[in-house]
Amino acid sequence: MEKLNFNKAEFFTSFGSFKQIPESDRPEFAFSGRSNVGKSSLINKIFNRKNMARVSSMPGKTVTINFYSVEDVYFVDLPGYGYANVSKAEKARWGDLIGGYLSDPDRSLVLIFQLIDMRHAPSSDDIQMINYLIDNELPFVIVLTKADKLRPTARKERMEAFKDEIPCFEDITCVPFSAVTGEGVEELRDIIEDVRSYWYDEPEEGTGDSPAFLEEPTEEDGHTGTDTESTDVTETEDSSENDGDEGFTGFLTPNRKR
Ligand SMILES: Nc1nc2c(ncn2[C@@H]2O[C@H](COP(=O)(O)OP(=O)(O)O)[C@@H](O)[C@H]2O)c(=O)[nH]1
Ligand SMILES: [Mg+2]
Repeated sequence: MEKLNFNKAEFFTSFGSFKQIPESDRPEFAFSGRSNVGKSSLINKIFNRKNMARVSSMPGKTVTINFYSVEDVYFVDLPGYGYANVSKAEKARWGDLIGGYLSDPDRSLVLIFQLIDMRHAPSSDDIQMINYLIDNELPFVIVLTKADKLRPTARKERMEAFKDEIPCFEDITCVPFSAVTGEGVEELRDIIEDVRSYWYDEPEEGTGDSPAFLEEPTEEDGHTGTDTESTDVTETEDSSENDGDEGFTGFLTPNRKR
């Protein structure tokens, strides 16, 4: 199939509540990460735009899910999480938006790019997000942002540390990225192309090679929360099933009922 023209990205629309989002009519790639991780910069870089996704120095102003269209796919900019001093009501709104979007089984959500700042240990919200993606068997890759800010030694140290800090780190496809040097841009575009052509040219059962990062994690991955329902606090009667949710800060409350 013909390659995607990344220069054809257009802002499509913003949604302030999950209920406004219409049904998927094409595959969707989502970007997730804490505020200031470099999400807007990454989106602008991938699509060769100066300012399509606003690189903001005033975080937290808009809590919306933004859709961009590029030919036959959508790119979905999820609201950044992790601001300090945010009201309970605002947190709930994030939770409704992100949780509603990610837990909707009818969406054609083909891949999530989970952004983590390469310079630091992931926040508890980052870890919660990654556990959520794993527990709900959502396909994702990790993008380590701001790679240009690390010298080789520090970078090596961070990569070692991530093995302890991020669950299943060694089984997750991980792309170091810099919006400044362009490191990782081509790799991300290749991943997008792979997943997109897999979606549109669906091979017959068992014959095609699915992209490696779409393969299901195995039991040996050492992750405990394999029960898909375990993160859905509202629907779980047996609270012992929520063992994986220690440190749950409550910003992400999946809302499967709509
Ligand atoms: N050095 C460097 N700075 C970056 C990079 N990506 C983002 N930034 C800076 O980090 C800040 C937050 O970036 P932004 O894209 O707005 O993050 P967002 O809140 O996740 O959308 C801005 O000052 C950016 O210029 C990067 O790859 N390298
Ligand atoms: Mg932004």
